Amino acid sequence: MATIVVHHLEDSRSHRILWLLEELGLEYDIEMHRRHPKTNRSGKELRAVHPLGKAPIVVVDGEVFAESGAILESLLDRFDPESSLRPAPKTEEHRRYRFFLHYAEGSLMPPLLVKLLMGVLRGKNIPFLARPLTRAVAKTVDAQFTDPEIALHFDFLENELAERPFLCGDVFSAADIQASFPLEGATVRAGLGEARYPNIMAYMARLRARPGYQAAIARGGELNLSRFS
Ligand SMILES: N[C@@H](CCC(=O)N[C@@H](CS)C(=O)NCC(=O)O)C(=O)O
Repeated sequence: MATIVVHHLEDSRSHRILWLLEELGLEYDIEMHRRHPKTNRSGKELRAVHPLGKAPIVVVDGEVFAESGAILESLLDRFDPESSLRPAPKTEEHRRYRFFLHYAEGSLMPPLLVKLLMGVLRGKNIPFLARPLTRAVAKTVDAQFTDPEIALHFDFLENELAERPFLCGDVFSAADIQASFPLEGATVRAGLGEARYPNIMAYMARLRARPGYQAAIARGGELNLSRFS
């Protein structure tokens, strides 16, 4: 039997990997890592496992895997290539699967990261005298880029989820696992709420209710993304 070790950083994308492993019913060990209480950054230990030092990192029988979308795909390839978590090739569902797997990190995450950084510019870690200036910069960037960009993505997802219960179709897939993290982040820092986005919120409730999601939380801890708000 393969040995799987997940380097899990609290309140991070590595929740995705725990969730996938739970959905697949695989056994795994967790190496727990904490964020710096002030900066929220990871420590040096993760760099000893992979030069980028970003979570998630997974080690399977000594082989190191990084980058969450690539890890999801590698785990499916190795442990359950025919899994229903990945739609059959050459189908409309698979086309959607590939799109959303890349979209989550490549398109949805960047404006949310900018939003997070604008929050830093507004926050207490900025020297007092500089704050009026950095707050003005944050306001301009949010008004001209971040907020319209985030609204564009939320409107897109809201329309997609009006058509089908999961991103690829009727069946839950690893693309939903990949997309859940930015949406979890968006609920705490980008005003993703019931009133304007009922389909996204109902979708997230469906994801959170899955036994695999719950088991990942039970093993890896609650996903507390309000630390970034
Ligand atoms: N695109 C990468 C992003 C990895 C990433 O930035 N991970 C964050 C956690 S959510 C991290 O390790 N942050 C700590 C730091 O950069 O110090 C992935 O999907 O795996």
